[in-house]
Amino acid sequence: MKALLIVDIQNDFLPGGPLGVPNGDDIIPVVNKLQKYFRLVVATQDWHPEGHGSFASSHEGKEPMENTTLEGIEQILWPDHCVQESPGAEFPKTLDQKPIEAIFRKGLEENIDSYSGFYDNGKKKSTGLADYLRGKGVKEIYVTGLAADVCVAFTLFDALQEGFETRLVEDATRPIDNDEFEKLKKKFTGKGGQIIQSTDIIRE
Ligand code: VGL
Ligand code: ZN
Repeated sequence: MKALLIVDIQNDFLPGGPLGVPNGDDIIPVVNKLQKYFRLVVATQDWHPEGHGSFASSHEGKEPMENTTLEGIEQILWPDHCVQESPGAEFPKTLDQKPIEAIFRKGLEENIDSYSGFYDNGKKKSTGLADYLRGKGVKEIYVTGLAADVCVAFTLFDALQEGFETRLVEDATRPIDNDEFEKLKKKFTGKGGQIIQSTDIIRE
């Protein structure tokens, strides 16, 4: 059994948003097309309380993209984004949500960030995603979404560690930083991950 995982395709991560990923909106039609090739589609949603510890605005004198530590864990400070129940946290209207069977929310705790769809950054708490997928008999996960070098990458590494056959659908993701993404791709394939294109799945 295989599952399609859609990571954080949310308004705030699209061009024009506070953490807009360059050309992030290009992946939406690709993800919409991919959905019909999977019997199970699952999404993650970055879902921060106001004043979250990952926001630069929560730390006096800090600017977005500066580094700090949050409860002993290294943290990049971001612009405010994906605040619970705000329009920026919503999935874009152009994303077909009908096939999405479950949504795993992350980043709810004030002082710990959560990039991966599986665990928070300190690996203290699970979202339940791995057990959910195993409960559905999933062995292979195809990962899409934003941002390739942040939440998608963390999700890929955790998926491998959880023992899933893990594939990144490269044209269904976009990075914030291209060079960083290139490094992460090498690390991912080095650990046994596979990189494919949507056209390897979509037959037209
Ligand atoms: C993300 C930065 C902060 C992501 C989430 O979804 O890639 N990036 N929070
Ligand atoms: Zn976030």
